[in-house]
Amino acid sequence: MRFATGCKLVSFATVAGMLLLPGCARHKTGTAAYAGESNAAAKVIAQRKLTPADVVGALKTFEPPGRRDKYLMFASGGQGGQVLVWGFPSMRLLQEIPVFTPDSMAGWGYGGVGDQVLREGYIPASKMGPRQRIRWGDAHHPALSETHGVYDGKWLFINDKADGRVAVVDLRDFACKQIVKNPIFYNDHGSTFITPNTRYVIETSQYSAPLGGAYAPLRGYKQDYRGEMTFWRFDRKTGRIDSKRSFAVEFPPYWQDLAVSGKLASRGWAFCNSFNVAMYHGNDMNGAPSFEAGATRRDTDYLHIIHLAQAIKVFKTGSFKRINGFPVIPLKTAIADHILFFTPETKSPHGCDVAPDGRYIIVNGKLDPHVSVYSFKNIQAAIAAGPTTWRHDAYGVPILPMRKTIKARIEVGLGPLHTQFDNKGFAYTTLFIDSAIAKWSLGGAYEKMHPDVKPWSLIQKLPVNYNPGHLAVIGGDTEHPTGQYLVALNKWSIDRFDCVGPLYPEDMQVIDISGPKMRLLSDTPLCVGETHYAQIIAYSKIHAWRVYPKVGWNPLTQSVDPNAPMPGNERIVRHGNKVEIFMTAVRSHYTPEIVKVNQGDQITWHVTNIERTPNATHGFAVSGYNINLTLNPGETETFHIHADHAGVFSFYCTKFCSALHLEMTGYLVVKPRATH
Ligand code: K7E
Ligand code: CUA
Repeated sequence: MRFATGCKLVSFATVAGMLLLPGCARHKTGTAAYAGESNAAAKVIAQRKLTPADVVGALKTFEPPGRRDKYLMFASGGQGGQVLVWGFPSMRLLQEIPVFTPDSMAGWGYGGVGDQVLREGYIPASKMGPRQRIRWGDAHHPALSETHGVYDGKWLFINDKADGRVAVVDLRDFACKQIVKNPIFYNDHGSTFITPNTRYVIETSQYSAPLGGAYAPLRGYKQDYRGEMTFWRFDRKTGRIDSKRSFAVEFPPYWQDLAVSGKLASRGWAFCNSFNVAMYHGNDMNGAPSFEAGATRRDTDYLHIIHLAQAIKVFKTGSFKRINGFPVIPLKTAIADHILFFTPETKSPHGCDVAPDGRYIIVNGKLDPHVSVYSFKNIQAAIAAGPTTWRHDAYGVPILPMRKTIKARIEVGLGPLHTQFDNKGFAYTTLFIDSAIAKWSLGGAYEKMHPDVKPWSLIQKLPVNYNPGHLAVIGGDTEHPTGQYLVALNKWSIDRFDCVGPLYPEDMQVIDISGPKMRLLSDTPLCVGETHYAQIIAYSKIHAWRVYPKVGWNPLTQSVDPNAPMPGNERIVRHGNKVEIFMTAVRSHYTPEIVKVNQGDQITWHVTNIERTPNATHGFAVSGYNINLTLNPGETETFHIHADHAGVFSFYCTKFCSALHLEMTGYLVVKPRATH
C-alpha cells in the first residue's frame, strides 16, 4: 500500500504526457520531439506500472545526466564514524569524509595526515591507565558553522557519542582537521550544536559518571557521579577549537540528552533534555529492574535551561575549578550565579529543538504522544518571578513550574522524537513508533504566515518506512529555514529493498513539503553507517577548492609545507640510520622510483602530488608497511616507516589516474642487517 491512488494505467498515459511536456510554450520548436518522447515515456510508465505519485517523485528528485544538485546534505555516518555528503534532493552520495574511523579509500589513518588527526583524539594516558588508541567513532550530530544564525558553508562539526569527542571539518577541502577529546567525560550526546555565530560548539555528556574519568563505586552515584555541558570555543582565524578558551558547566547526575543553542530571541541561552532524573543506577543481577524500567520511573524529567552568556561571564572571572586541567564551573556556582534552571518535561524526552525565531523550545517525550512547546518568554518570566515561586531539586537547582513555562501541547502521535521547521510557520516531528512524520502549525508570530490554519495544531501525518529518528529540512536548524523538502532518516527499512542478508540498510525518504500536504518522493538505502542527523545547505554557499591552492600544500596547516618536495628537488637524504625521502608524484611516475634503505632505518617520507589538474588524484601505498595515502592535486603528505622488516616492497598508485597508471610504481628495497 505505497500510494493509495488506484489509478488506471491506460488513462494515466495522458497525465504522464502532460507531466513530460514542461514549458512547451517556451520550447515551441521542441514540442514535436517532446510529443514523441512523451509517448515513449508513457510506454515506460505503463511497462513499469508507475503511479502518478511515482512519476512526480521521480521528476522532482531526478537529476538528468550531467546536471547537478542545488543542495548538499551533510549526514552523520553513525557507527561508521564519518560524515556523508549527499547531493540533494537527488540523494546521490558525493563524498565520504572520514573523521573518527580510518578509511582506506580516503587514505585516512594509514600513515598520513589522518594518523595525526586521529592521534589527537586518543584518550591520553593518566593515572587511571595508559593511552587508549580509539580508532572508531559513533558520529551523531553534524553542525554546519553559522554566521548570524544562518549556515555560512565554512566548517562542519561532528561529535563522537562513544568517546566524548568533537571534530572540525574544513569545507574548503572537505577534510577533518581536528579531533578534541573531552577532558572530563568519556561519552557525549547533546553535541554538536553551535551558537549562532559559531563562537561555541556545545558538547553535553550523556551517561553520568565521575567527572574527569575517575573511579567511584556505583553506590556513591548521587554524590560522585555528574553530568556536564562543555562549551568549546571555536576560533575562526585558526579554524580550530581553542581548548584554552573553552570550559564546562557541571550538572547533576541525570542523563543529559539532546542539547541546542538558543537563537534570535533566545540567543545567549542553551537548552538540554534529560532522562533518568530518577538517578536509577541499576543492579539487575541482584534482582533490581533494568535501566529501561528504573530510569523511566518518574513522570517527569527536567529540561535544562542554561544561561550561556552568564556562564561565559563567570568563566571569565575565574570562578571555576580545574579537572584534568580543564575549567569546570561547579554545580554550586552554576546555581548561585543563575546559570542553570530546570523545568519539568514529560518523562524520557528525546528531541530538543528551537523554533527559527528563538521564541519556542520544542521537546518531545518518546513516551508521550504530545510535543511540548515551551515559551522562552514564559521561562524568563518564571525566572524573574524569583526563588519563592521555584522548587528545587536534590542539588538545589531551581525548578521553574511547568504550568508557567509551557505554551502548548499538541497531540501528534506515538513516539515523537525530533522536530524541524520550514519557512511557512510549520513544524515537522518524527513519530518513531507510529512510523510517520507529523506536520503541525506554530503559533505566536507565525500565525500570520498561515492565517487560515489553527495555531498549535496537527495538520497532517504522513507514513514513512519505518521508525524515523531525526529528520532534516533545508536550512531547518537556522533562523531562516528554506523549507521545500525534508528527509526522514528512518532506522528500519524492513521490506523496502531487496534482501541482502540480515543486516538491513536504513531508509532515507525525501518528502516534498512545498505544498499544503507532505508528499513522499523517494527512498534511498544507506548501508555504510547509521545517519542520526543531517543538515542541508544550498550548494551556492559552499566554496570548495577544486585543487589545493598551491603545490606542496599541507592540508593540516592549510598552507605550503616548508618540507614539501618540489619538482627538481626530489632527493633521498641520510643521517646515520635516519633517512628522509622527498618524492613527487605526477602522471604517471614517482620521483624517486627506487628507494634503498637498511633494515632498522627510520624513514621520514614526504610525497607531493604536483598536479594542477582537477581530479588528478594519486594514491600512494607501500606493501608490507600498512601505508596508504590519497594525494589530491597539490597536496603534500608525510609519514614515517620504521624499516624493521627486510625485503623488497613495491609502492604504487592506488588511483587509476592515467593510461600508464599501472607503471606508476617503484621499489622500497630494505637490505637485511647481516648484509649491510
Ligand atoms: Cu535521536 Cu543521537 Cu539525535 Cu539518533 S539521536 S535518532
Ligand atoms: Cu597515479 Cu594511478
